[in-house]
Amino acid sequence: MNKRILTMQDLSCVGQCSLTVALPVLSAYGVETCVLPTAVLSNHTMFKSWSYLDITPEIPNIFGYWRENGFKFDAFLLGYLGKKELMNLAEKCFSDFSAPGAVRIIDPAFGDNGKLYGGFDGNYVLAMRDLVRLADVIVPNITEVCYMTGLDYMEKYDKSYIETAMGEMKKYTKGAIIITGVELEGKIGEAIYDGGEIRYVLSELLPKRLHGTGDIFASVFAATYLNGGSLDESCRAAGEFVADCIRNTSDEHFYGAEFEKVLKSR
Ligand code: PXL
Repeated sequence: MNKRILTMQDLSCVGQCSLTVALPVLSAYGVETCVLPTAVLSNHTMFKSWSYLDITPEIPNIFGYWRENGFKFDAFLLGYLGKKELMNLAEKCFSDFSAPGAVRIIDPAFGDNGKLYGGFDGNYVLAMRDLVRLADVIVPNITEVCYMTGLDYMEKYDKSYIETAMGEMKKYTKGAIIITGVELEGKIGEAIYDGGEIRYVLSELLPKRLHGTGDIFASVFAATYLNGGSLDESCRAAGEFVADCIRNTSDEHFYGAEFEKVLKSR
C-alpha cells in the first residue's frame, strides 16, 4: 500500500510554493497526499501585495471529522504555517493522527537570506523552535537556524560556522537536522546531523537563486525518504531535483522555479 502523508502549509493561489508544489511532487512520487491548508493567500508574500484568509478557526472542526472517520497518516510534512497559533494545532495533529511509526518532517519555512518572510516576527520563530522538538527530521536553511538559535547570520562562512550552527540547533530537537542551502568550497548542498559526525551532500553551485526552491527540496526529500531512501540519498535526490529546476527556469520567470518540466521528466 502507498504511504499516506499529510502536508500542512498554506495554499498560495499563485506562486509555485507550499501546497502547489508539495501536492504535485509528493503525488508524482507515489505518495498518497492529504492536505491541511493553514491559510489561503492570493499569492505568496514575495509579490508586492497579497490577501490572507486564515483557516485556523476551521482546523478543530476538520480534526473532529478526521477523528470520526479514523484517519491516520504515515508521515507529516509541515512548511509555511503562517500564524503561531497553528503550532498547537500541529502538535494536536501529531498526537491524534499519527499511524504507528509516523515520520514528522518540519521545514520551518519562515525566512531566507538573513531575513524573515513578510508577516513573521520573533514570537513565531520561538513557537516554531518549540515545535521542532517533536520532529523526526527538520530541514531549516541557515537563516532559520540563526533566528531559532540566536547565532549571527553570515553570508560567507566555513565548516566551523556550520558546526556551531548545528551544535546550537541540536539543543532544540532530538530529530535529524538537515541544514539546507549550505555553500562551502564553491559548492552548495546540505549539512546532515543524526548523531555522530556532520555529513555533507554538496553539488554544483548554480549562479541563480529562486523563490520556492526550499519547498521543492522539502517535498522531494520527504517523498524519497518515505519511499525508503536514507537521509543522505534523499538530500542528494532533492538537491539534484532543485538544481534541475533552476537550470530549467527561464530568466523571465521571476517568482518561483519552473519545476513542472522536471517533474514530468522524472
Ligand atoms: O516558500 C515559502 C513560502 C510559502 N508560502 C508563502 C510564502 C513563502 C515565502 O515567501 O510567502 C505564502
